[in-house]
Amino acid sequence: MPTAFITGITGQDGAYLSRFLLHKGYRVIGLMRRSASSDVVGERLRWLGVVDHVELVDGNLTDITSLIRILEQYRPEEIYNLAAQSFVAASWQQPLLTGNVTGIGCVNLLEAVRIVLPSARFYQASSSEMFGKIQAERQSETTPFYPRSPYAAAKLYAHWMTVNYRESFGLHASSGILFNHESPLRGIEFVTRKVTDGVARIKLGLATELALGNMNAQRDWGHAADYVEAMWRMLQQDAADDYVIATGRTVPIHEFCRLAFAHAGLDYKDHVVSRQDLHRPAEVDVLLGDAAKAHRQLGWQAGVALEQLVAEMVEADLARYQKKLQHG
Ligand code: NDP
Ligand code: GDR
Repeated sequence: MPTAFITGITGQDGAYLSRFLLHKGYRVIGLMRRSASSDVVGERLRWLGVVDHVELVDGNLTDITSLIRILEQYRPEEIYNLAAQSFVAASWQQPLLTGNVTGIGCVNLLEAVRIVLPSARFYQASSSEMFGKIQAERQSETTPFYPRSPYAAAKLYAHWMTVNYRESFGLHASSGILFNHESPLRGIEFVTRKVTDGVARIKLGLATELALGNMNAQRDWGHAADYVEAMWRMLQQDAADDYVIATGRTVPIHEFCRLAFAHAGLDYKDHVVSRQDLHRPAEVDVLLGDAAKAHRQLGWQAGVALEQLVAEMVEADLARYQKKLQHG
């Protein structure tokens, strides 16, 4: 039974990746940072029915000693670095923490791998945010980067350090440049989930209005369950490499709103307002990925259409609130 180690296991992707790897027969070890609310930290793993099948170990990406200890103890064949301060908007308020966790944290793990377990295969969760102010209409592995936030700058550092450790030390280190991917387990602060949560509250009479920021930004949105499979496929290749993972379709935020409200029989124009204070200091206006290399080399392509994703997310949020209302 191969062993996988996942940082960020309690996040959206960590939960889907855990389920995927468990189905493949892996032993799954997850890094969990200490929290005073540890009873709710495993919520996503619980939702997918896998919380009792993964092994959660204490540690922190900012503490290399915890990473070394875990690698020595469990000796995983595959390591997935998904942990990050991942909310772009918060990265302007906490640029140093974002740099420490999202940037240097990756290098802590790369160093731990180099020292303890250089034969392990390593995955870095890179991001389409690195393209920022886009330098090509469709972004691929060869498109130059132009980060527009402290988050994107930190991810870019981690991305290049992953490439550097591959080239300098021969580590099997791959970087997945993933475009936005969503699910019912998406954090509530991200725009898709904020919208589907808002639809549910408005539909059930708990609210009348939803305040958003820039409605004209465009994103290439896929489903997290599809995207975690691409991570695994990267680590099954003989040689490590970098891959863009995307659907190849981009739509504006207002179109996501239209679809989500329409799914519940509502018109978003009756409820959504755009507030200036929710706009970002610098915006990534449009992202559109070209995943041809992943299709060619990994045999991967996105399976879930946006309409299907929106429907699943709205239904899940309606069910959450209906359950809450029933139980007082
Ligand atoms: P989430 O925000 O849902 O999860 C982030 C995870 O990182 C959580 O498990 C969190 O733990 C953990 N974490 C944060 N800080 C630390 C720390 N100091 N030490 C250990 N763990 C920590 O992110 P997603 O699942 O959406 O994304 C996974 C990764 O992929 C992230 O790196 C993200 O930046 C990147 N990415 C995501 C994309 C997307 O569209 N979802 C697209 C491209 C890249 P806790 O539960 O305790 O907060
Ligand atoms: P993003 O996701 O920044 O692309 O990063 P987010 O959903 O936060 O924003 C997408 C776009 O929507 C606009 N927007 C709003 N965003 C939020 N969160 N809340 C609002 O009210 C709102 N109104 C408009 C934003 O300005 C932006 O243009 C996500 C994260 O998962 C990163 O970790 C990951 O790397 C990238 O996707 C790819």
